[in-house]
Amino acid sequence: MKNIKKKCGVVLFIGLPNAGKSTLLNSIIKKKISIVSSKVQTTKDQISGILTKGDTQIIFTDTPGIIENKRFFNKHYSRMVVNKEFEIDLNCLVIDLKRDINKKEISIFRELLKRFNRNILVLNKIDLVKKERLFEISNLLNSKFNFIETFMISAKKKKGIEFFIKKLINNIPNREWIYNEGILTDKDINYQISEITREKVFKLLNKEIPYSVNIVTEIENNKQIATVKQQILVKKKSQKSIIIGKNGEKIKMIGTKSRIDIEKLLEKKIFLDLIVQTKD
Ligand SMILES: Nc1nc2c(ncn2[C@@H]2O[C@H](COP(=O)(O)OP(=O)(O)OP(=O)(O)O)[C@@H](O)[C@H]2O)c(=O)[nH]1
Ligand SMILES: [Mg+2]
Repeated sequence: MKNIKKKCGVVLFIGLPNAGKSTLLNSIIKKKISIVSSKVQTTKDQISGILTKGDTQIIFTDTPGIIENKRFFNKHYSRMVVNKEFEIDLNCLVIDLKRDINKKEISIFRELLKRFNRNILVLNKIDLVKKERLFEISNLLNSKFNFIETFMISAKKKKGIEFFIKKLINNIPNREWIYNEGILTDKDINYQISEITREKVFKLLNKEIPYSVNIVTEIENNKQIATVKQQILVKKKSQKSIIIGKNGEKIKMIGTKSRIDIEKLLEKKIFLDLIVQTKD
């Protein structure tokens, strides 16, 4: 039998919207893998960031914030947990310490946590609360569920992240790596570029607009400069004019911010061509 020295495992992040799951993923990978905003339900699909360190590879998987909706559960959880190819070694429940936890949420957590063999509690946003609050929430959740460990971190201020990773590595099984070293995410470049622009829409527009937007990206790569063509697709004409804004000011702002981030990602200058279209 082959003597496997390498370690590899999948670590999942689940939690309520806005808990800081995507921020945590980005802090671990040290790169913007998953988009972040102050609005709830920013993350739309499951997305992984891959950390390869020494002998160990960890596939950290970010998920959309849990909402109480049957369709949501079917879409995001049934396949994921049943599918053997995508076995989850450790499941982390990420909690926003600023928010109170109600009974309904406890029962949602119970429903979800029982699907995993090993659950870890990650209390996030320690930068925003007093020490007493940490112990209060930690005691509450540990009295209700069986977590193998509890961590207290600030994903945004990058506090407790290295210690968290170090402890996780101890729980990762011996197994061949899934990804080559150097690969940081499971999503292709077009997806990542679409997400950058979606993030700007989330940050610059209010209410329901961000949730009704879909983005399609095409790249034409030339030596010096790449051309990125993006269609921002919306359902209604009224949404289209809100995104464009008065004299095109909004779309210009989205484009400017998006271009900066896309250039960072591609590590070259780009020409960004944004159009807004209505499509059913
Ligand atoms: N102060 C503080 N803010 C944080 C921390 N972690 C995340 N945030 C903020 O919380 C908000 C939500 O963060 P996200 O990472 O988008 O949260 P999420 O859990 O991925 O949210 P969904 O994708 O909607 O499920 C953003 O405004 C973050 O900047 C933290 O440790 N401290
Ligand atoms: Mg998110």
